[in-house]
Amino acid sequence: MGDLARLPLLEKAPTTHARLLAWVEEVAELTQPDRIHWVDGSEAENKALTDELVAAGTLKPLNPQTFPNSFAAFSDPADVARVEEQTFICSENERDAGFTNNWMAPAEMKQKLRGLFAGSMRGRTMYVIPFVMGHLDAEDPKFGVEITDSAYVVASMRIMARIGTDVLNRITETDAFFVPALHSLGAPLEAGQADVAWPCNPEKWIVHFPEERSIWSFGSGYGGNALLGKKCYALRIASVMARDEGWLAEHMLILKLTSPEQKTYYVSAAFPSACGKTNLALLDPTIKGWKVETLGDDITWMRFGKEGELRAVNPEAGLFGVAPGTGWGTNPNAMRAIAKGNSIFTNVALTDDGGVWWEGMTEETPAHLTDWQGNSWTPESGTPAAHPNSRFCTPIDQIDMLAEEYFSPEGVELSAILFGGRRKTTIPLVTEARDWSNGIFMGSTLSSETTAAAAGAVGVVRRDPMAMLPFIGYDAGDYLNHWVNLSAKANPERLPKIFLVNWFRRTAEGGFAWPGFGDNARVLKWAIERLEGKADAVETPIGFVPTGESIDLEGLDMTPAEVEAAVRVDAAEWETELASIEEWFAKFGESLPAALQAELDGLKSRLA
Ligand code: GTP
Ligand code: SPV
Ligand code: MN
Repeated sequence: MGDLARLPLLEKAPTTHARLLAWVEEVAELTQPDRIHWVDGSEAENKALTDELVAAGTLKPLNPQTFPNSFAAFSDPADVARVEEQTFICSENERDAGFTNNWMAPAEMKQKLRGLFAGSMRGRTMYVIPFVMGHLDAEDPKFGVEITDSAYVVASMRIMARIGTDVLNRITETDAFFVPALHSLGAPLEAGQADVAWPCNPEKWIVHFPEERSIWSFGSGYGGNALLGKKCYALRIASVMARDEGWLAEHMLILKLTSPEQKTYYVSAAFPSACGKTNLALLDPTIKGWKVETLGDDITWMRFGKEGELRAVNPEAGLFGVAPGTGWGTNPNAMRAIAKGNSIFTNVALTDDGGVWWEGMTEETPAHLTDWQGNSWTPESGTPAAHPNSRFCTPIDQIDMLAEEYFSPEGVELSAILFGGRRKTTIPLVTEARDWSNGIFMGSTLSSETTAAAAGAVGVVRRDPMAMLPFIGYDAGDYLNHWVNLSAKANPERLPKIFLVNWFRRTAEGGFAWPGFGDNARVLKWAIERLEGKADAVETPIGFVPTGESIDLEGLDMTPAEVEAAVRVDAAEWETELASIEEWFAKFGESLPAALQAELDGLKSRLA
């Protein structure tokens, strides 16, 4: 489509959608870009954009032999992760943002943002990216348009979402509603001013207006801060749409499991950021006869179908995966997808032959690298070569094990939901909920140690309901109520079973109590056998845990006694945990669902 003169837009724009044209014009007037580019999503356009990014020093082309059509980007060291402190839900009433979100009155926030966005695209191109989260042929397709002054964002959005001309035409033809998602790096260029490789602004604002269904993001070029279809739309704004329309937008993977008897099961799992979703979604089972295929690795939209079954779809088109720990040993399926090329890596290290490397990628550490900050690096350097939140951005259809149902707008019927976190102690390897309501309680009290996926301290235990703490676009109590109330639409016979998992428990010696990764298939097998009424379990105050013998340990150097240790419910640890859960629930005040208070009371009496 090429560049277009800024005005008059109405004649030159590739759409007649009045609201879209008015918004683009309004944003152009406010931000003052040099050019406007309507993104068509084509190969040729992508080539031109990545060429430009290479010339600007933002992207480094990788060795085409080993990483075809792939690039590395290196961010400003102060722009490496989501910024939760600067993320706002600006509902009309403060009460509707709830205690888990930052809030400011919408009018006040708009005024502040208008000041920041005024002239913020000067000297730059303003890209208009039409996108759809989920399928273009969904019954009710969820459209968005991102305006951004970052070509890196355009190239990344092209991998992560369905974008371009087809989407725009559908928006135009159906006069569709779309979520306006405005993004600026906040780094205007004055005439003659040289650009930097990673423009951004020390001041960052990631702002959502839930009633208006709009997003304004300022100052960051990184991941969830800037690729606005992802966390900002598909979780924060979508969770509000889901509340109003009777469905769920969740921080979950979806996988398909086939048993040796060729029975198929679909499982979703919610783990906080950097706690194992991509790895579980691409799992390579270490037990014979079981097969895993991938449907999604980060975001799931779910609704109850006509027969009261819970159906799930992945609204994304790519993986934005944590690089460190992703290796040929732990996650060969991700490695094979990456090796096909067409990927953008951010903040990884570079090998001397033009490839990428990160901690955990290979067993042997290369003797020399260039680290993510551009320094010469050797194993003696004493610092990580790749940033802990470095990422690979890869089209999902490059996964060999992608399930064909990924392409189906109707989604798949879930048999089980896992909630999981990263806890050194207390939480067993796996616990089956007593029933659906008890499972929602497990999700609502989920806890995890913080990771590098968000700016701030790492390793601090916090409650993270349904792994959605940073992503619930409204009051957290209302969100839990929505989970509880939606169940009225369910066929009780077809409700998924809920499990709480913890791949990260430690032994007294400090090592992992469970090998994790491909061996997590053994836990999935136990869960499926529980659905089928085949596997043994022990009832504990918190739910049902496996007996030492009920987990398949064939080919694994582990004893039933070690399984028992990994699933132990320790009375002293649970006394502390209970107090912490009570403290957590107290924060909800009036908005805590009665059903969850009843669950807490039940747990308390069982533990007593
Ligand atoms: P986001 O993309 O941030 O939402 O993260 P994610 O939930 O997809 O996490 P991911 O699968 O990328 O894993 C994050 C980190 O946890 C990586 O360093 C993994 O190597 C590590 N990890 C994942 N699964 C396991 C496991 O079963 N055991 C252990 N010990 N580590 C794991
Ligand atoms: C997460 O933090 O959960 C991610 C990465 O998946 S980001 O897209 O940056 O949110
Ligand atoms: Mn995530």
